[in-house]
Amino acid sequence: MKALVRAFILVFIIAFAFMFLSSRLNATQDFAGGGKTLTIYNWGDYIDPQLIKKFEQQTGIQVIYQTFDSNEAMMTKIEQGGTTFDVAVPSDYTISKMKEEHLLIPLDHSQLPNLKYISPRFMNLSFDKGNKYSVPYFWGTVGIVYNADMLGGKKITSWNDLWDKDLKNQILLVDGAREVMGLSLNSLGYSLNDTNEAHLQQAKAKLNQLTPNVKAIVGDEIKMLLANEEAAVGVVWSGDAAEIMSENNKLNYVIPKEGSNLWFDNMVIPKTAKNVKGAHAFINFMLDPKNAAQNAEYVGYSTPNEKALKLLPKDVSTDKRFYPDKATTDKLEVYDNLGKRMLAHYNELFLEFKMHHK
Ligand code: N2P
Repeated sequence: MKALVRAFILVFIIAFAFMFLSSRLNATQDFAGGGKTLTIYNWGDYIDPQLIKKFEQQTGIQVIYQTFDSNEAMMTKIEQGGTTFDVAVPSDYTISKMKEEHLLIPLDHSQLPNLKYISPRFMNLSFDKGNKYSVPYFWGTVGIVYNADMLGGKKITSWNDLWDKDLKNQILLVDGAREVMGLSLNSLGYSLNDTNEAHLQQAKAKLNQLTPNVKAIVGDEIKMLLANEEAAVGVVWSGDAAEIMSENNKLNYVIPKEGSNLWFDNMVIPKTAKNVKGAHAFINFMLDPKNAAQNAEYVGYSTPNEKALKLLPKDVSTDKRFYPDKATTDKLEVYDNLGKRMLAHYNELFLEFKMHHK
């Protein structure tokens, strides 16, 4: 009997040793890049799918690609941790928030040699000094795209123009809490980072007055709707405007005169990443000037990559509406990380406005 028990124990030990060794072996293979997967979490319509294929072919890594439509949705999912992501692309204030909540790992710059192609203008920004946790992907502004023909030749120059009685049911709004609260605050002459409760309530009340002019609050379909002239006016991110304007030449884009938002979307590696080496490889791949130029041309957004910019058609790279100079962007505001509670409050006010709209 004793011998039988001993034999059992021996078999167990051998089986465990085998399992352990083979898992170590897999780990080394993974490290070499063989057959490992990489899970990427990016904004919708924000990459040329051909580039994902190219990356897979070059590295043998299989990409699992998921999209989000707001910083808030992205961050909630990363916090919950159900799905783990190797690369994500949050904006400025969200990067600051994710750093604060220890959701990011520091980048190893020695694995990102292509970082040298990024213009110094987009490096070392206040939300991530030294680019310890993030590197530039796209940048842009928030503004108004409008169809002058549909407006009887009327030009739009300011946020306050949106309240014009003639725009009844003509406006599509991007589905973003900071963007929509921000435009209302800006229209009142306040900062889009204002935290004064009276100002915030005033901004929300003013948004409610915009309701008759608002046709819908939408996600990425905003581009298709505006290009098809389903509405005359849209509040959009600049790159979406560029994309729509390439499909419908009656449209124009303006950064409203009261001021607006300047934003930066950067690539980061979330704390839960399983393929940190692959994540660096992907980030470096997207920083490659040829790939960055191809991506910018496909998506329509503005590249922070100096060398990629030189590869773009002149009419694109010299278009001041989408590549505003520093003097212009210096007058715009980047969203501050207002802290968990204040950001939740912005979301709440925006949600109340959305309910009011329905
Ligand atoms: C792309 C959305 C761009 C996000 N669909 C702007 N931060």
